[in-house]
Amino acid sequence: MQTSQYQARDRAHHLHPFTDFKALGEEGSRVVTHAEGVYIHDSEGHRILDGMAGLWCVNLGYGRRELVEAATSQLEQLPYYNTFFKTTHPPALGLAEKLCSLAPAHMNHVFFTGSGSEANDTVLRMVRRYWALKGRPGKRWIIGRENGYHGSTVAGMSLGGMAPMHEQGGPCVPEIAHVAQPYWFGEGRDLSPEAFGRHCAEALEDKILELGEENVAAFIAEPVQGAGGAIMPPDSYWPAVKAVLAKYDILLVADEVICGFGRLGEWFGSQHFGLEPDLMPIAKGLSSGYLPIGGVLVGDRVADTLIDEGGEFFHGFTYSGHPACAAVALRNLELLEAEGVVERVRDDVGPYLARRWATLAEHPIVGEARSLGLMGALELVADKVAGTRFDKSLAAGNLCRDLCFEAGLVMRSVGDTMIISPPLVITRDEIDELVRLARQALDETARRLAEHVVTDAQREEIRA
Ligand code: PXG
Repeated sequence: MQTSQYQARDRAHHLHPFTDFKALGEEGSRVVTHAEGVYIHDSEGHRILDGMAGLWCVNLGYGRRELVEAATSQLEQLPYYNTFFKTTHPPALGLAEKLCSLAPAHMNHVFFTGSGSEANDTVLRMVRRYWALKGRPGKRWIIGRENGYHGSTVAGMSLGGMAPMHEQGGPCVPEIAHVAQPYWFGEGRDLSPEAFGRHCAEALEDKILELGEENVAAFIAEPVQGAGGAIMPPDSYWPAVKAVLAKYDILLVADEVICGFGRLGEWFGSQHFGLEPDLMPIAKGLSSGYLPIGGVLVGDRVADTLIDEGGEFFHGFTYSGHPACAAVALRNLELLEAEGVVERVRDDVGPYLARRWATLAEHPIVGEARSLGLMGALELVADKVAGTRFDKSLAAGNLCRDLCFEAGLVMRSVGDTMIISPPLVITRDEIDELVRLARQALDETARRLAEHVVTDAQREEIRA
């Protein structure tokens, strides 16, 4: 099948997620046909290093026979049965048991969903239910963060702080507020990173006092913001936030959809930051993306209340604990564990990426290069010394992303922030290749932008 035929059929019938339909129709979609290890292949015969692990999810890499076999044998044994009405099956109970053995000690229950968005819908209902059962039904407000991402269902987008989503999908779910994100490079450079981290925690406290502590149920945040731009908070941030939440008896929801399953070098991002969340939504890397599955890990405080005092919880999905998805997820966790993938991220490839990635900070259009585990970001700037951004109309990030593709690398752009999140099985040699391709694309981005840049001094600096 020719690429143009695929594109014509795609254009005729397929509405893509987060896509300008008309623009994509005009350009034609990229057709990905197969993949192995850390590489995807397109219908034009290009092999491309997948610096995004699909969409932050293919943690074990592509082409793992063991996951295919887990799915096949489960589909033969029992392709579907529900977990409603007092029913269970071995894959769902086995996965629940395994997850709780890996989760922090105080988390001993899980509620399954089909995706990360459904996990956050579940969070919203569970949190409000918990406080109602505790005799504090006024505690209904949930505080999220500007530029946080928690999914695309109505609850997910309401908890998230993506303004363009709110504008299109509103009205949002009531009684959800948002506070400043700990994005030092983007919003805090007039303070030191540590002072800015504390400042963001103070903004949370101010919001709690404004709403009334008796009305605030929970704070939801990603340990490291993913979709917002791989934003690693200053060291001062999480300890200060934890103290605020403890002071006002507010639940912590750590959205582990991206940070979970080894991305930051621990099973959960919360463990890296020493968080003790009450709830942890999970998805993506749970099954390495091979089949769709998500869930919410529930800490004892909430679980005991729901179990002992709750009666029926009127919530669930047809595919909660789907047998084939659960079987693949379980096998995925077993492989991550048996192959020591998480420890390898923490002790070997994570620190290696950090060293190699940091060399990109020297590039003339890079204002900051940061990474944690196997997640990294580059901030593109027009003026390295002043740290000023390119004019928005230049769409520098999108240009760089397109040039990465041409060079043979998937690197995402979020505005003018370039981000990577490769499969956790990436080798040191493949990291070298990733960094080399990223540098090549940055050089070409700089060369093209130089033609548009305003001052001679900037032009000289970029050319240098
Ligand atoms: N929470 C977080 C932290 C996520 O990153 C979700 C929830 C929702 O999961 P589902 O499975 O419903 O998609 C996500 C998803 C991007 C991008 O552009 C990120 C996500 C999804 C789509 C695009 O980086 N994250």
